[in-house]
Amino acid sequence: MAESFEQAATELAALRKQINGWRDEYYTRDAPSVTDAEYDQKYRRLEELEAQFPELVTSDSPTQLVGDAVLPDFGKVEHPVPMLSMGDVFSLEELGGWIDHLNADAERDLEYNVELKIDGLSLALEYTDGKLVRASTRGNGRIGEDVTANVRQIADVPQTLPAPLTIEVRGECYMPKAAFAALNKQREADGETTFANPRNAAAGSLRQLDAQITKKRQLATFIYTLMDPASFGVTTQKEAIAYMASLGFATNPSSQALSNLTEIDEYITKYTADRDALSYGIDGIVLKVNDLHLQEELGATVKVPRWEIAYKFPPEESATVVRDIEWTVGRTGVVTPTAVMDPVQLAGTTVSRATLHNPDFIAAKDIRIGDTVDLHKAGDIIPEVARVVLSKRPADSVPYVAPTNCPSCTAKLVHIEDEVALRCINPLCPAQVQEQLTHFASRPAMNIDGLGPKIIAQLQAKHLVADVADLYTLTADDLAQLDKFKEKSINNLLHSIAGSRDNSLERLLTGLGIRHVGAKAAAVLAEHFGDIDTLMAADEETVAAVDGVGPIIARTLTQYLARPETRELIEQLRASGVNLRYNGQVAPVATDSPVSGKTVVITGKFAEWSRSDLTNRLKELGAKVTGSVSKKTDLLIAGTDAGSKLTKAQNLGTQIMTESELQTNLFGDSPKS
Ligand code: 3B8
Repeated sequence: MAESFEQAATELAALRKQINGWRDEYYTRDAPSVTDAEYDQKYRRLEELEAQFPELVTSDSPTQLVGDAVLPDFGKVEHPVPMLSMGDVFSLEELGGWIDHLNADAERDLEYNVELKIDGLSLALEYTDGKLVRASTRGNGRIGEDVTANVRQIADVPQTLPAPLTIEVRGECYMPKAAFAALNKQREADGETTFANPRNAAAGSLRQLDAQITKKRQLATFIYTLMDPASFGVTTQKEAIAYMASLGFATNPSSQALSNLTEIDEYITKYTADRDALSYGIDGIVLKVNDLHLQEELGATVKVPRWEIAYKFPPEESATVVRDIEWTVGRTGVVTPTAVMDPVQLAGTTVSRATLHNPDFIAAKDIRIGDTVDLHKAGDIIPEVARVVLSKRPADSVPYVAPTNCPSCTAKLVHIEDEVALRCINPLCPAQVQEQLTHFASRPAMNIDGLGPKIIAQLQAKHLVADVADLYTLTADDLAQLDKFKEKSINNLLHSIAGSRDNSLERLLTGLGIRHVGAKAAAVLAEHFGDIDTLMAADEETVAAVDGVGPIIARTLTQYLARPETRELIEQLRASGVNLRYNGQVAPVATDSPVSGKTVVITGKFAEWSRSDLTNRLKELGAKVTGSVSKKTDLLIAGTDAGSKLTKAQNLGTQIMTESELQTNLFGDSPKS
């Protein structure tokens, strides 16, 4: 396309700004706002224009940068041999062109080691005398971050090699799909923000101040590069992989050495179709010249090796029409919107629903009923609305207005302080009660086998239970009213309800679903106070003084326990023979905090926290919370709609945490097991 020099200069400036902004979101904040496809499209346009006007290439152009920026909070590692990224192609034609070119130069059909392109982050592992001494990320290619302490917590990374070798290997660190799904499910249940995809979850889990959190995240690796292979007598990429596997590294089993284009095509076709069935995410295929000698001869351009190429899968996006927006009420009263859409095939499954998170998400994307939307799958798993296709918006479309009343009980919905979420605050709301009962019966709480949401809904509909105490007065006759309940199922359920009477106090405290009182806090409280009466007699100050509790939990808990409804509920439970004592030892809770003595600034809106609660919680962890960003600021906590403070912190290179990072880095996102 012919452009004038001036037009190209203007467009290039805009593209650089946009793409660099996205890169920052993706690499530094693990929170991309655009799909890979959108990014790739703009990036290609940038490349095309720069190719046409090489004099317009600037040093800050994304084409001149490798990988992500260096984060300030980890030690830096200089890579003796730079960690490059790969060149990529997006069609089989381009891939064929690349192969033809290399084969033509070599005057023969070269052999290529064909590998899956794991969707994770590159990692370098250094061993001295057989001991793991350092692990680092790619960073900007020349300088990466020292993540040794965290990588020591990845189960499949050997700490010691079977021989006293001094060796460096490189590979990809990723989060398996199942671990990602479980992590997000837990975060959702805890009212925390979720990770957009496994890659971001892996990055967030590796960049942890607390290595114990990394450990819980179940990260894994596939190692694919052996540095200085000649000194180990290795001459091909295929041998390198086999050798590294023999040293105990996790290597991907799917790689194959192929030279015939038809076979390469077949490999790609197979994995394009099978990628959903893999337990980890892949975003393409990597071709590497198998002969390491030849690799060296081919060398690299400034940015990418000439001997390898990544073929990226076509973007998995589908368009469909939003027919309705449904609102569901959670246990804590948070009302969450879901888009109901015409069913559409997306990355191997049929999708007709997608979460819209909260009213702000709907407003930011201006999603309306009747709109055609592009869906993508965040990390190949969770369907999400990427954007509205404005060209297909019906002429009579009107902006969507979030409900003002609860869809279950019609009580007026509220925003508590500066929360993003809408809430129903009616304690008798049937939808909330259903969620509360489900939570009460769940495994971390009272662990009542066979009492799930469907049965609970029936019990509510038949007016057999209105609160958790009613579970303990259910009779065989009551249960006989339920669908398909016969003698055996009735006995089983009565038996598991009866068994839960003996649970230790912390299970009951967890099950009551008191705000901010999760399984961890419940365990500490139960152990410290010993029984519910002592706990109910304690004032806020006494509760706050307990190691590992703090003012927020103390306040919500004492307020909850003081309510007459709570007292009545406890007495009903007591009368039904439910144990209200602590039965035994639990695991201790960590006390040291990574923010003690640090100067912290808070900006923006938060889903799970009010500003004042968050401030208190941080103070409790030893942080000094101040109002404005300066050179003295150690950490900025940025919620949604963060403004000038965020920009200033970015300019100063201050460490920035999102709400989800805060949750994982500081508060711990799940009970200690
Ligand atoms: C050289 C070789 C970068 C890579 C590489 O599964 C280089 O080999 C690289 F400079 O990034 N994501 C792979 C994957 C990534 C890379 C690679 N091989 N299988 C991956």
